[in-house]
Amino acid sequence: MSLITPAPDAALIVVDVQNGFCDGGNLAVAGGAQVVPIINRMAPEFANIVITQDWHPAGHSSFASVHAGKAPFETAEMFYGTQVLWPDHCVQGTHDAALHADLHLPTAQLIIRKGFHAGIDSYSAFMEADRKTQTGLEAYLKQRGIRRVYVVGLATDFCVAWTALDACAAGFETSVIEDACRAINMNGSLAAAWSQMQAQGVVRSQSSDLRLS
Ligand code: VGL
Ligand code: ZN
Repeated sequence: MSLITPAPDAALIVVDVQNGFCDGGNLAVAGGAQVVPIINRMAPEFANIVITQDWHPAGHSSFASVHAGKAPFETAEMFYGTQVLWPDHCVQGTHDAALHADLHLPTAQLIIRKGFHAGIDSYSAFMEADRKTQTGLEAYLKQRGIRRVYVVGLATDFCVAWTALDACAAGFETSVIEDACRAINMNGSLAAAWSQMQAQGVVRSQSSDLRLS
């Protein structure tokens, strides 16, 4: 297989590489911090980099703590459908919400924060869980002439998958770099996410598929 050189109209989307999803974080993903050196090594090949940050107000409706009688990883019915309930995590302005200190992306042009509406979650960097409220990222990328996106970060089966699916639906050629992601993987969510992504045309790639100098 020939190596991919990211084109000038490609963007790297670095999803939620935050303390909250790494060891010691409030919603730690196994091996979360292991993606940091891989992403740092990929970044210099990209002319366009967007970072996302899960950015919840205290008492966000995705937190189990605000649903009487519910525990984290159970579900609740919201006006937009079934929502997995999480431990309190990535509260705006806290250490848990900060990007991992070793993430080195000096050329990144945009940090998009999501999940800031108290009553709506947003796994996707493009569209919130009501499937109506846009974050503005699609318009930003299109106005900048971006045609292809490479998605990396945390977690594969939630924010990475939803971001990749929405990117694909918006017409971007979309790859997820598997080894630059780590998953939560509850109730088969990782396998389900991959089959849905591949069915929609998301390309499953490895960082070794990229030409890295
Ligand atoms: C995420 C669950 C809740 C993620 C964010 O970044 O994948 N997962 N909030
Ligand atoms: Zn969240």
